[in-house]
Amino acid sequence: MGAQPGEAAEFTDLESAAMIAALNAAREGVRGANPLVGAAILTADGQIVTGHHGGTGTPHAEVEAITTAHDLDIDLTTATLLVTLEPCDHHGRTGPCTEAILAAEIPSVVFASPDPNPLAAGGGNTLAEAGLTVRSGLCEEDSRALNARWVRSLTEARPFVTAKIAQSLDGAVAAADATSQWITSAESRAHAHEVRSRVDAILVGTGTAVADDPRLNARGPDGIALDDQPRPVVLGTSELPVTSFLALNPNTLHLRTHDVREALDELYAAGARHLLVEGGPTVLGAFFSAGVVDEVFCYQAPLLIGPGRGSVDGLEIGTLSEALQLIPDDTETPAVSRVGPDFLLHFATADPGPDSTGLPESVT
Ligand code: AOF
Ligand code: ZN
Repeated sequence: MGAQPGEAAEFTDLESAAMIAALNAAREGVRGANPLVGAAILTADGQIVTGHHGGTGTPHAEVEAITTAHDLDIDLTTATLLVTLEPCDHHGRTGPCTEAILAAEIPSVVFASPDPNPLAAGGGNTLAEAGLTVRSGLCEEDSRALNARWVRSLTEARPFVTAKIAQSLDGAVAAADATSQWITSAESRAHAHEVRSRVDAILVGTGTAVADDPRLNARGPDGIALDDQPRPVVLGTSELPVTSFLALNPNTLHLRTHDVREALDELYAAGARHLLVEGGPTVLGAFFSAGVVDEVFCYQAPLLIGPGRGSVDGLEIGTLSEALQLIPDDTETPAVSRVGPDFLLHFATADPGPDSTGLPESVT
């Protein structure tokens, strides 16, 4: 019998190449209640075929790779399956991958990181007990990074929250006469659509919904709406104009509350694991005050627009020592980058910990 999951194990160059192919396949996946997962089958003669999980309710990555291998008449009885997440061991929306792997008579499995979902975990042990050679830990960091937001959502039992701010250099989202289109550049807005395309839901308050009549959809570089859309969400008790885009969209979820935690509970129950909060200032302030913002994208335009509307309202911060501290996030891309004439700033927020009241970290 092979090494147990988690045990130190050597991996061949071909296995490393196959896991990298699996990670690249995983990145083809779409957002949803499920993580991004890729799988690669490495044959005895060095051929690699991949598969990835295409979204909630669709076949898992392992099953996709096995199906492709069967279509290509590949001999699986001498192959190794490399997968970016521990194969699942549960009957969820699809059958257990462990069963599919056993049925395919694959003798050797390598997975990058364990499945943090207790309902699905344990596949490594099941396969090892069935006599397969099971190893883990190859490209573990890459796999964890790929699903960091999903893992955080699962751990906190609420959607991972990304806040978007698009403001002038003096921190305003609208001028004194309420004009606000467009403070940031077309390049910034294109980037914002890329962010929209990766989330499950996009939330604005009723104030923004009424003032701007946004569609809250994700559009590609050509301006055309993508096939797979995040769910538009409006927070607040006011009614929407019946002819507004959001009122006319049957997918819109109107959460008639001002309680951020309640809204997040409802969104999590509806399957949202990544929420983009786009404002306006009152809603952004409420999310920051509740201590539930995990990430911030701030598009900073090189404009000074004088007395207008600040981008974040209602933070009960009276003195500098109570300031909410953000952390420049260089993990995926540089924390500061240029988008056309604007600067894009990417921040993480401090992990508030399970006992946090949501109050800001102090600056010393
Ligand atoms: C895998 N391979 O490609 C994925 C896995 O509702 P289900 O049946 O789709 O199961 C979802 C859970 O399965 C998800 O929360 C995660 O723990 C695992 N995802 N597992 O073996 C895959 N996407
Ligand atoms: Zn599975």
